[in-house]
Amino acid sequence: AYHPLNSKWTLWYTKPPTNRNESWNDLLKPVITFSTVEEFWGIYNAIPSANELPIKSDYHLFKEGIRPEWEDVVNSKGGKWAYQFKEKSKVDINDLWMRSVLALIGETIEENEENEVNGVVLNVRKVFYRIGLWTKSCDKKSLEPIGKKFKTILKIRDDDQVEFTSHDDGDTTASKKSFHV
Ligand code: M7G
Repeated sequence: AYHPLNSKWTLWYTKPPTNRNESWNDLLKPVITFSTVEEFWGIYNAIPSANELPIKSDYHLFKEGIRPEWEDVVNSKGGKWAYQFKEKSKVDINDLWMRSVLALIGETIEENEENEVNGVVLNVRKVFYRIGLWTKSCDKKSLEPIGKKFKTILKIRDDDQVEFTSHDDGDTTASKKSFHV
């Protein structure tokens, strides 16, 4: 007997660039879509764990049909709760990424049926790991409880801060909305 998830999810991977001509879109590819608990564990156990990924790579896990990009209609007016783990050798990134993924596909992040959460992203960078939770809107009131829950999922201390920033469709000149919990 298979255990269906509430939603279908697609895992995406951004590979590190090998030359300067490769664009964001050349590097970002969907890997697989799944809709049951059993499929999820099969995939999870078969792919490299977070700490095995190369620098400049990303995992993105999004609801099926949503591209993990600012440009997607359901992301463009939203933003992300994000935290950077700067002590890469000390943080158990496999555990934190697994907790994020399980909270996402188990749909335990949102209290209400607001459907704010679109996906989670792991960025592997030279000096940090970043985990981001992408949302549909920038509505502070509905996003604050989500940010607080995300903070517990990531085992972040109460006196530390998780930041929300709007995507503004990737517009780097825009004055971004931001707040923290
Ligand atoms: P990042 O991976 O979000 O953060 O963006 P980083 O600076 O810590 O590595 C790195 C770069 O990837 C951006 O400056 C963009 O060139 C590209 N990029 C990232 N995202 C999430 C997008 C996106 O959603 N759409 C487009 N077009 N480019 C993106």
